[in-house]
Amino acid sequence: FTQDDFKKAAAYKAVEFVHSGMVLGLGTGSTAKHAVDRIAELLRLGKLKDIVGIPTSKKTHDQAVSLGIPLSDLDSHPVIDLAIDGADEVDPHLNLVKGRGGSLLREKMVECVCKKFIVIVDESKLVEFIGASGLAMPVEVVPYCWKFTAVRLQNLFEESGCIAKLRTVGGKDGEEPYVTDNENYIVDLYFKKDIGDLKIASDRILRLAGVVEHGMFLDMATTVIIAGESGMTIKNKELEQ
Ligand code: DER
Repeated sequence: FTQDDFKKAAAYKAVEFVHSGMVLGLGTGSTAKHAVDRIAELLRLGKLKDIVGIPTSKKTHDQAVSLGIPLSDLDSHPVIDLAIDGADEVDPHLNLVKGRGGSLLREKMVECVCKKFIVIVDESKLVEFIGASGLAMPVEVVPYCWKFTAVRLQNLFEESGCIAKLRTVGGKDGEEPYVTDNENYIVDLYFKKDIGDLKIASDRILRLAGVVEHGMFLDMATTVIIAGESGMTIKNKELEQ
């Protein structure tokens, strides 16, 4: 099996929890893509009816439009029955890092107001603690004086050996700042050590004027579906307290 086979298996399993008539949060990324494909397939086969999708990025919006999934937005549907989305990291308490695909703001807006939020991952996403992968923990910031904000973010986590880097696109070292769907920039934080209490870390980040949102999704996932060599594992929030 390839990693993409695992992603697809987790995605298809999650779609088993979708019922006709639901308002669905449609996630972003290579794993969520399989869930959106599967939902469209079941609609086409008549196995699902009356679904309304709320996309978490322009990319997912375009995918859903091309597949004929009826779409709406949070203004029209402020409460969502179920969201299915991937994650970059999942810790033992089902806290997540998301946003390496750049869609963290719209994902969090949608996934904060879901009755049920199913996270779909291949086993490579499991970590002992948030930031343990050494990969980016994204923070969406306003473009105005982003360097000022990046330095303040880095200083917040000095004792964890934090490095803050502007996400760029184009060329080897990237020439231009990456621009999100919301016309903001992303500063990626890289930690060398555990950042401790995640709620405190979250509050400290969000208190910085110039920060829009960060990629830690704390106490939000209700279910995590993990696919890997040993098969499929389903973890439910209430059991993982
Ligand atoms: O950027 C995001 O939030 C994506 O959902 C990411 O967390 C998972 O992307 P992947 O399924 O392509 O690994």
